Amino acid sequence: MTGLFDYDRFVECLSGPNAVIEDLNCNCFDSDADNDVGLVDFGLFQLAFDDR
Ligand SMILES: [Ca+2]
Repeated sequence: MTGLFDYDRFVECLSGPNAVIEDLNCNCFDSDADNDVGLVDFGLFQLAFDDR
């Protein structure tokens, strides 16, 4: 389940397209496996979001 706690971490990790992931704990948010945490990853994050 992905909720508000994960959202807070995602925002901290959001770096934009083609930006290098510096915090290894942010790799889990790279859903499209292109080595950044960008808007495509955010779209996939939204699909998984369920704050119940
Ligand atoms: Ca990515």
